[in-house]
Amino acid sequence: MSTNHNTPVHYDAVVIGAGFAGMYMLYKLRQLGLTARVYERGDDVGGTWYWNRYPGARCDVESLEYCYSFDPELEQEWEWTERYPGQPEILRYAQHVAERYDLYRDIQFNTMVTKAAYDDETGHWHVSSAPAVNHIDHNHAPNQDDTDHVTAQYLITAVGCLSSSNVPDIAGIDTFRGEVCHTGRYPKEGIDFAGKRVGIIGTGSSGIQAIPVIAETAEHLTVFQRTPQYAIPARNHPLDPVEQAEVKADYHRLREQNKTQQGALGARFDWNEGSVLDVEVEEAFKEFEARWDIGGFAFLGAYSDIARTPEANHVAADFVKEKIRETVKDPDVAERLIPTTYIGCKRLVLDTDYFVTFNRDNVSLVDISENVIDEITPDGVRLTDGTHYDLDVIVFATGYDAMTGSLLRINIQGRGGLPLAEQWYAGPRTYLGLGVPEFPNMFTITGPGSPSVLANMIVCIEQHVDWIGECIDHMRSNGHSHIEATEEATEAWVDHVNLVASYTLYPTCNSWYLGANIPGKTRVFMPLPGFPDYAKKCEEVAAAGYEGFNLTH
Ligand code: N01
Repeated sequence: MSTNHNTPVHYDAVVIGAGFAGMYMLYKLRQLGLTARVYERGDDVGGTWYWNRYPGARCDVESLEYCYSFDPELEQEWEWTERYPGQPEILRYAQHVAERYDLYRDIQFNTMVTKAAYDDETGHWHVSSAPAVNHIDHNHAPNQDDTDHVTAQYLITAVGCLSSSNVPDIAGIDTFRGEVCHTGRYPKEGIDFAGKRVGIIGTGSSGIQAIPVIAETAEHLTVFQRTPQYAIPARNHPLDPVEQAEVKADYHRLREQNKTQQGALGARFDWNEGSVLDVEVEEAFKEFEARWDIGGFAFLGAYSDIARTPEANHVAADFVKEKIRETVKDPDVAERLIPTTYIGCKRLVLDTDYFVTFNRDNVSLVDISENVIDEITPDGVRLTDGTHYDLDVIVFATGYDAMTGSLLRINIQGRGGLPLAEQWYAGPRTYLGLGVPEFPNMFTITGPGSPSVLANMIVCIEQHVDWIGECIDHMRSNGHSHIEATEEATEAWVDHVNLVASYTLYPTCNSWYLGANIPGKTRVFMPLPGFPDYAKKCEEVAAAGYEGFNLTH
């Protein structure tokens, strides 16, 4: 369907992104009998799991919970092999879903949406796209001559919360003679680290997963750390077929129980309602030790106040600090690896052999919190004090312009040509994380202001797609052609998100939840803690005739 001619092809909906959100949205739109076009920058489905092919990439949500629930047959037929799914297995699962539901035919790959503008006269979205130019920082604009145009009634963004790579603006980056990559844009053909001097910048989830694996083959690995991070063992292992069969025998129950959890996951763990401050430290440490052995986010469920109360948080943090000191043989290195923030303030990392990796002779830790990277030279990295590290490969594990980056890199314009960037100049403002005033018929799957990254993403995606599907169905049944979040509802929602976040310790450190990792980005807490209350609110809004939205003919 070429669209370069006079009359652009019209769809009921354009969906941006073919990750787990875009795929399920396409499935849902087809169920409703709507026409849809999905645009995807990569050459296959999978979204974040298409791009994140770095060594050690693995999900931190358990396989049996990190998968779709919309079709019981799909649930039963797919067999997971490990407790936590590795990137290749998740990608295979995404491809399986795309084939099983014949999704590929409506997805245009290798294409980036460059502009989406609402037309006040026709009430349609005009969507422009161009062949993708894939570069480690996603920033390269495609050749405008190649632009394609379509129109649509609905614009649905499924761009992912963590898909806009953050490659720091370091002088000399283009002069480096070796290989350079970002974990979120990892080359399909991989990188052979054998015999090479590798530098990795960043010690968040991606860096902490990649470091132990790269260290196994690199001649030398230099870890450039700006902020130390808490990590607890994932304890990944092959999935016991008996356990898998047991879950599948009553899958619905697990799904429903997960939806009652704050993070929409882990209902099989024991979540303790008590306070750590009501027990002796020895007893608390015994509890933490047991959960350390189990691995995973169950650690944070040891006591209910870890994420809320500073004194409670200190006890849990002290336990992990002790573990780091026990594990890392060089006391000086151990101290440099010990975080100073609250545990869980930044996304807690699940690791496999991270701290023990610093006992290897071929791994060194460089603190760049004050003595920062001054420049990248043709041969490596130079710090402010002049120290130079000779490198053959540089891996940026420097994270993402989270939650808003991928939306703002598209030129999205609402009523009267209002750019989304202008509407969000003081930080993202949404109603329910789903709608934006002045942007009629635009839905943002897992948008800022919804639980998204603070909960099991697949559950959040399904909840949003189901809600959007029901909303569109409602509109069609009632003769409404347009829906738009009101200013008042949005204002109140933004206040609500800030209030809920203020009850937690999340806003106390420089995390990407706040946009603090991106120079110049407005600091606003973007996700909403607490899946169950949020899902209930969405249901109530729908039941009240989409309260807070204007529905028009
Ligand atoms: O990114 P991050 P990530 N100079 O932003 C450092 C999900 N995820 O890709 O902390 C030097 O967490 C930065 O330092 P600082 C998960 O939700 C999940 O690792 O800002 N360093 C930090 O150390 C996760 O939270 C999985 O001071 C710079 C690191 O780079 C999210 O994705 C796996 C720098 C970035 O850490 C993002 O994780 C992977 C600079 N200019 C990712 N800029 C799993 O499911 C940044 N840094 C397991």
